[in-house]
Amino acid sequence: EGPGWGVIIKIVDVNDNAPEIEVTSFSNSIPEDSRPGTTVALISVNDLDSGLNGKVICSVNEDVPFILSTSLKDKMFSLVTKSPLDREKQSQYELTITAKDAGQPQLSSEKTISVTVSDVNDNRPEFSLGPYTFYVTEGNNPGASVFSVKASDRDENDNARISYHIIRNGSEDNKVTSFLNINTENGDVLALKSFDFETMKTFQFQVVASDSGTPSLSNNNHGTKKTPVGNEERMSGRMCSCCAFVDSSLSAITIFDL
Ligand SMILES: [Ca+2]
Ligand SMILES: [Ca+2]
Ligand SMILES: [Ca+2]
Ligand SMILES: [Ca+2]
Repeated sequence: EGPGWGVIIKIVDVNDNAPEIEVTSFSNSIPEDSRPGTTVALISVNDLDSGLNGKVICSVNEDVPFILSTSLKDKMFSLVTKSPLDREKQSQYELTITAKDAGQPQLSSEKTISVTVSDVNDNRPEFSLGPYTFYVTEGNNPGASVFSVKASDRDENDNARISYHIIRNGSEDNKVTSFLNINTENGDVLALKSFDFETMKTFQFQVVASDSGTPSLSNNNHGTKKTPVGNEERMSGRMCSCCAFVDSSLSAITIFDL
């Protein structure tokens, strides 16, 4: 009887599994005022092979303000914001996450997620023209619209919903503004009485546009303080209580002789 054959079977790992990507706790909407480093999603990768064949490197496309950062846990990554966002510039991102193993041949897989940037009230209304100058012929119809002002706001929804007001303070201008009315929604200015060229040839008043936004406490301080000094400042102080942004424009009416 000769010695028996000892057979040792050595199984060599072959790179036959691509990494698998799993996206966990994903918030598909992120406010535009999120600080760099804000986590958007947690990514876990898994590769069934061993050694280099199972070693995974994960990345995200470079043309987006997001990066993947490795977490303390093995094979876990967090997708975080890299730089400030601005919804008014870009409100949607398609992110492609790629996982590659270090095997031979190299295997990889991809996963695309889409992130929406949600609006924050970070723009104030702005008058398209202004200061405005209008010419009205005396003897106008009382109650009729004599002209219109218009402001626009780059935000969306309530943050861009504009209402118009005429500043009425205690000064002598008050006399003039008391016979003007403004449609808060469309900016139409109505003269409540007929102008008389012989009594008054020109006058000025201030129109304020305010949005209906509600900035959070974190960005409260870059709100109404941006408005210029003067009448507007007084006005913005009042507006501040409802946390809206305001802009104002000087308007002048010149009355023509009939
Ligand atoms: Ca593999
Ligand atoms: Ca913005
Ligand atoms: Ca905004
Ligand atoms: Ca706004």
